Amino acid sequence: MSKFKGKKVLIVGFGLSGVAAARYMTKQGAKVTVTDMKQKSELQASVNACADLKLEYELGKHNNKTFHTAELIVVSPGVPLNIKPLEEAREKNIPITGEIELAAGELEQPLIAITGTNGKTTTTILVGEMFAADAKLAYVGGNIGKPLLDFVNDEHKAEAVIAELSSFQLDITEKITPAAAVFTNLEEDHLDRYPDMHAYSQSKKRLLKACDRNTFVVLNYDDPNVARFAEETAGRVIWFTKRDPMLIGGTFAENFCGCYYRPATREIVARVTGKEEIFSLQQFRLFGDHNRENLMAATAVALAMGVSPKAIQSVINSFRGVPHRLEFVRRKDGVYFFNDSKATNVMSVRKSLEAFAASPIILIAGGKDKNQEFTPIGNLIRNKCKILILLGESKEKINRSIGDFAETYLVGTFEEAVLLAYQKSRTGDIILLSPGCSSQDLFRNFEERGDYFKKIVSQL
Ligand code: UMA
Repeated sequence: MSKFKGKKVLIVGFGLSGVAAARYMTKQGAKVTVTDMKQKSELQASVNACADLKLEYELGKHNNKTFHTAELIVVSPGVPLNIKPLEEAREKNIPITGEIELAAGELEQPLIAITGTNGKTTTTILVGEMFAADAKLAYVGGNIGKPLLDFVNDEHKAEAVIAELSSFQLDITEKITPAAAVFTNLEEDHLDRYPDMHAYSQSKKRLLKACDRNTFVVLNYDDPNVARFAEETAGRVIWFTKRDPMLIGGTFAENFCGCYYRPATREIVARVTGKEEIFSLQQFRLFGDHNRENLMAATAVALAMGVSPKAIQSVINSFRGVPHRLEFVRRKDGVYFFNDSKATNVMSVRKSLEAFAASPIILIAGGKDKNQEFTPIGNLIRNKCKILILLGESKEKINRSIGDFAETYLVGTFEEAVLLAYQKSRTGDIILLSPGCSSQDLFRNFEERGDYFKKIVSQL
């Protein structure tokens, strides 16, 4: 019998995660109430998805009493954990969990958990593709937009579960034991939710603490914030790095386990399984150092989990990227358009700008302010961009922090930004949408923003 049978379960937030939790909990025989600050009319898609379930609704508000009388609270990742009713529930020792933990508790398959500030979606998809190319059935979900709990709800079959995990999800996850954990990098982000970088880093560390001595822990040697995790983990460390370990030297070189990049021959050298494997990147189509890092992380974890080198090479040759991540949209009148709507923090803008070697860039940036500073990439913008077009809630703040940039335009609408960029462009220019901010000031999410960009560009 399910441990949730007959329990009073409160689900907070009725988006993708809340719907998956509601489906799961009703199937377990729990008495489920769903609460969301939005009105029913704004949650129609979720209400429709749960039309066949017996649920109590408290929409348009959170009722403190319902939190106090629940026996278990399942929180959606986007709900801040310091809202009053949750704090009060915590004081009353009411258990609080999230959809990831519920799913992980049901898994018999190895869980490959992928986190980091940037690159986690591309890495997750690459790992999924590598499993598929090796005819290994895997479920790919999590923060990527596909609740992990739907794996359980829909009774999927798989040999492995590959999950992109955000810090928000990790904050509400106590007990998981991944077979492998990947940390792509750790940079400033979400400072509208966390008081500082330390708190954000602690959140990511929750995954590190979940690893036991059998877990493969894949770490970015070139990111000092991630590299130091090696000293704190019980797991088996596998590195990825842009540098040749021989040049780093010492015991690191002697005992090297992981992947590194050899630029002279455009190859990834992998020493993960006890045998050296070489992967050619001659046919790898993704731009930038950061995508090579994502590829090395994916290769390292796939090899550790038993994927064949042949399957990995076939994915390297055929992978065409993920929508909204430095996605090539179109060439028009010799001008190249790139959609990087997923760049929702400053450091991902940096990586995207660095990915382009020489061409002058017209950068479209701005959106919802996440309390981060653009100053650290001011010089890079000055060096790489010929025009800066700013929009959204944060446009004045970005403009102030970049300061003396020659040609900057502050515009009122998204459409205006794209049309102005096109009007100002010359043959050989790159028009790059890389906002460095989240999208919710003007759009529902970054996908909607990127799709709108592509629509305008396709109509030029
Ligand atoms: N809500 C409340 N009370 C509050 C705050 C919010 O009721 O105090 C309600 C909102 O009104 C809304 C619901 O909560 O109806 C939304 O919940 P949510 O924000 O958790 O969104 P979901 O649709 O459930 O999607 C979540 C993840 N969203 C976030 O973490 C913000 C999705 O990640 C994830 O794909 C999905 O679960 C399935 O696992 C998206 C994301 O933006 C892609 N992630 C962030 C990122 O990548 O930067 C972390």
